[in-house]
Amino acid sequence: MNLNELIYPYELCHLPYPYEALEPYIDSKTMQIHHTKHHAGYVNKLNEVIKKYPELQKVALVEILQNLESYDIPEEDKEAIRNFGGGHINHTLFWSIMGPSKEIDEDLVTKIKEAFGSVERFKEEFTNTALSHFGSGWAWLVENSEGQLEIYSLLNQDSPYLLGDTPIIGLDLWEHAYYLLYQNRRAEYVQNWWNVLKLL
Ligand code: MN3
Repeated sequence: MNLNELIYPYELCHLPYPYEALEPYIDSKTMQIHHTKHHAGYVNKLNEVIKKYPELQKVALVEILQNLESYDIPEEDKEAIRNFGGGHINHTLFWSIMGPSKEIDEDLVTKIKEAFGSVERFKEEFTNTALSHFGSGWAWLVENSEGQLEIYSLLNQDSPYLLGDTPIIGLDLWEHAYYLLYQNRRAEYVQNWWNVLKLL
């Protein structure tokens, strides 16, 4: 799924694999609830708010997020777009970068080695960022507007597009992403997640 193609009316994308495909690292029940309840909820709520603005219905979601501050709409609707638009785009990326078998992205590996020295060092830095994030949010590998790779975490469903960056790898740190299997053990979830990230 090309994130640039997401446009109103928004639809819940199909997963490119069955719910049980990421076991034993992410369990089937978590995947099913995460996709059909959490992600679907963001899609529905995003449609509700965009329904009010015909001018935004013709604009790609990426562009809406990049320019959110410039729109002349009430703050509460901006907040809704930030949360639910972010939720939709973040999860769409999340499903697409995971898989039951590796599909190594060699271009990305090369860029990561240039930026961080090695894939292992990148994973270490990304893991540290994920584990030091307090509360709900996402850990991100992004490409900034100067074409450089950066690691950071953002709160809630905030998308890197809000900052003008392009997300490459995102890890969902909300408890709904792991608590059925891991309960409070975020560190174990983050460590195991590398097994289902297909790109590296
Ligand atoms: Mn989630």
